[in-house]
Amino acid sequence: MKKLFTLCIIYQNPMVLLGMKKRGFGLGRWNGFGGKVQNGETIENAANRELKEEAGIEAKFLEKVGIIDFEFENNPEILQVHIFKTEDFFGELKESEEMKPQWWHIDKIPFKEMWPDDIYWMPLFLNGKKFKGRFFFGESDVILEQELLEVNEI
Ligand code: 6OG
Repeated sequence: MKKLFTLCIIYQNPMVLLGMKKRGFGLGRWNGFGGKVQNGETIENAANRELKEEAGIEAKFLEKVGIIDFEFENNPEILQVHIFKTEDFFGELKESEEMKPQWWHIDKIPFKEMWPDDIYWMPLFLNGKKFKGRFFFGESDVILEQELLEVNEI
């Protein structure tokens, strides 16, 4: 079974906006903003809704840059995460119950406090590339298998 998720990262070179996840899946990790796509909602709508809910802002333009399938040992579910990039946004950044937003210089991205896959695809993201991938995690979120491909179209 496949579940759709969004992940939105604001990139104003040389800074990226990440949020510290304060509850639920990914607790204690810095990540982009996003969550589950709900029934009847487009993936883009979900990306903007989550950005508003988690950081108090709305994207002017969302560019889809990546799709990654995440699988976990002993779990038949596939988490398909649609990754978006945006430069400009409306509104004022605000901490929410779920996320504490913070700007990071691209040379100081806290990969040790992020999902272990991020260090592989983030360089593509930062260099304006589009990509597709698959990561298979074992116990303690160790990556057992991975595929990552740069693509022209997403
Ligand atoms: P909620 O549970 O908050 O949505 N997500 C991942 N992000 C990265 N970088 N790596 C992963 O590796 C991820 N798995 C899920 C998608 C969860 C949020 O976390 C992202 C969503 O933005 C396993 O509704």
